[in-house]
Amino acid sequence: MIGSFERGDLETWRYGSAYAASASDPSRVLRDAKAVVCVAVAYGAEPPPNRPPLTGRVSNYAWPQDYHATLRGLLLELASTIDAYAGAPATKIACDTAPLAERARAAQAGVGWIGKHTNLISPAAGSYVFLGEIVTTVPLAADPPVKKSCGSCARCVAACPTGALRGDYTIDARRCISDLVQRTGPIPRAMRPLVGDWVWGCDLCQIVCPPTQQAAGSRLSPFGAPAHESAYPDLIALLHLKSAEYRRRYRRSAIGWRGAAVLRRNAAIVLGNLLDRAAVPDLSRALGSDPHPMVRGAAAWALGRIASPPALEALRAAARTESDADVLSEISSASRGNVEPPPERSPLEPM
Ligand code: B12
Ligand code: SF4
Ligand code: SF4
Repeated sequence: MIGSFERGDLETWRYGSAYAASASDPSRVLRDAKAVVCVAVAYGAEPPPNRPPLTGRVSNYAWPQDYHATLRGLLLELASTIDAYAGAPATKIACDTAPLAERARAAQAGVGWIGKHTNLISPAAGSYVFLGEIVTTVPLAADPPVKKSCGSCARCVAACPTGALRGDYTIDARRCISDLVQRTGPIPRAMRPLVGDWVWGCDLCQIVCPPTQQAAGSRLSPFGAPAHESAYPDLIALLHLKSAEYRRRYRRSAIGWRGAAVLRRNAAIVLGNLLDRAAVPDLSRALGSDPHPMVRGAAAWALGRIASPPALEALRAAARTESDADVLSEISSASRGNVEPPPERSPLEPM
């Protein structure tokens, strides 16, 4: 098990034992299922050179505009071959669309092994792979599992800034940056500095992973090179992102499912971590006028981190006009310098 329900590792995702039972049972996806064909599709290009100032970072799984469509297309092509062999419809495809323990299935099917960063590592393509499945009523012989493990390596555990990886092949997902930046509620204050410059996702545990590094040159990714803006979005533009522009820009990407306010919140947190005074006028504007209290609260936190005289003045002005209790609490904490206890493994702030 990659995470433990009892420990609350997957609390944010509200997965319980009923979900786990169903995720382990392909007949819930297709009645009379006899086999699952597991597919790994490589992604991950080199980031563009010359990162501009006041930009954030997006994980490379979220750079492609159409990863679901591309994966779905490949799975449908393969499924139609199986249907033709069976002489009747005999398949159902899944890519983030059905409860399936995708990594465990892929490991069982011989696609690769699960590393200490809890991602599946393909011997050919490393861990930068998306997983998809074809559940079929056709009985197929299984490939043997890959006999590899991480051995004494623990580079991902050391590289993780939040302590989410325990080193025993399990993760406390509540501490993972990828989880934190997807939350629709506030990110716990003690965790905000650890988010660093990640606006969406996080690649740190995979960047250092030797099998993933070794596979870099040989990766056969169907996704093209990323545009600068996909990898390093402009934080000021993101801080003021309107819903219509959000839909236009991110509708077809992995970023496009939590709404524009979540991205504005993340932009504010990253600006607070970059400590660049050039962001103060825009953070002040967001604190005074963003329609979402969570974004105003994050802007207050960022201004408290920067703590220049204009930043502190913006906090004082907002304290006189703000009416939302949560935002007022953020303003009060930010005005006192956001003094937070050092992030302990537990207890976490309430989520
Ligand atoms: C929730 C989720 C997250 C959470 C939790 C991640 C985690 N490590 O658990 C968060 C938000 C943190 C996350 C982050 C990321 N994720 Co994610 N995530 C998922 C998602 C949607 C569900 C996973 C899950 O928790 N399932 C529920 C629990 C109950 O299942 P489980 O953990 O797999 O455990 C089960 C099995 O272990 C099973 N089991 C144990 N032994 C056996 C044996 C057999 C035979 C069977 C059948 C079952 C079985 O028992 C458990 C209960 O069913 C999957 C897609 C999916 N459907 O699997 C993607 C997925 C795991 N994520 C993916 C990716 C790409 C990422 C990120 C890299 C994205 C990023 N760059 O930010 C990061 C990586 C962070 C990290 N170090 O893991 C990919 C991983 C690809 C790979 N190479 O492994 C997946 C598979 C999506 C996909 N279709 O490609 N993710
Ligand atoms: S994705 Fe980032 S935060 Fe999550 S486990 Fe890996 S290094 Fe840690
Ligand atoms: S960095 Fe090392 S320990 Fe972590 S998953 Fe990769 S090989 Fe395993």
